[in-house]
Amino acid sequence: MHGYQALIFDVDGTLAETERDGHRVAFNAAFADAGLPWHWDAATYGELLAVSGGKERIAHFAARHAPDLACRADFPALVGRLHWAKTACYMNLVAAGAIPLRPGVARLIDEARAAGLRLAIATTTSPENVDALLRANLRAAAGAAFTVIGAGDVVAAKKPAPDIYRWVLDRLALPAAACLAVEDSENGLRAALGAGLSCLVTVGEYSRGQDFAGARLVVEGLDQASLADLLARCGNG
Ligand code: XBP
Ligand code: MG
Repeated sequence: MHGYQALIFDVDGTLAETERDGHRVAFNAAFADAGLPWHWDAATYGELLAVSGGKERIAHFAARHAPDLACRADFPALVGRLHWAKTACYMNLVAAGAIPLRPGVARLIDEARAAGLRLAIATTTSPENVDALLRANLRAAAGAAFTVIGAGDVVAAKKPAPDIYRWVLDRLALPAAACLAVEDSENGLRAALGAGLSCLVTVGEYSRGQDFAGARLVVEGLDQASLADLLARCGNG
C-alpha cells in the first residue's frame, strides 16, 4: 500500500528534456533577434540552469557579462521583451514536435489516471510552455488530466523555494503526505522537500551528478518500472 492520492510532476527535465534543444535554442534566438551578442552553448546553459526561471536566468547572465546594460533603468523591460520572444519561439519549437516526452511518461500518466490518482504540475516555467508541451504530446483527455497546474510567476520565489509546491498543495486541498513529487533536479528536489513532500527523482541529461539526498527513490528514467512498482518503492506507509 503506497498511500498516495496525487502525483505532482515537474515539467522541464522530468516530463521532457526541454532545456538543451528547446529553452536554450529559444533564448539564443531571442538574443539574436534583439541584436545581442549573447549565445549560450550547451555547457554554459547547464551552468546557468542553477538559476531557475528564464527571466531570472537572463538577468543573472547580464549582471555578469553586460553589467552596464543590466544596471540601466529600462533593463527589466528588456528582460520582459526578451523573455516573451523566447517563450514564443519555444512554443513554436514544441508545436513543431521538437520536444517529445521522456520515455515512460505517457504510460505513467495513463497508469496514474487508471489508478484514480490525481495529477498536478509544479514548474518554474511559464504556463504557455506547459500548455504547448501537453498539447503537442498528449491526447486532449490525458493533457486535461492535470487538474492543478502551478507554473511560472504564480509565486514570487521559484525553485528551490518550496512556494510552487505549497501553491499546488493548497489547490489540490491535500496534505503533503498524500502526494508524491516527481523531479529531475536538485533545485526541484529541494523545493519538494521544503514543502514536506516525498520525491521521486528521474535523473535527466543536465542533472546527472547532482545531490539527490533526501529523495525517496532515484531512477535513471521512468520507463524501467510500472507506476505500481515505483509507488511501492516510494511508499509512505
Ligand atoms: C525549469 C526552469 C525554467 C526553464 C525555462 O526548472 O528553470 O526556467 O528553464 O522556462 P524546473 P521559462 O524544471 O525546476 O521547473 O523561460 O519559462 O522560465
Ligand atoms: Mg526540472
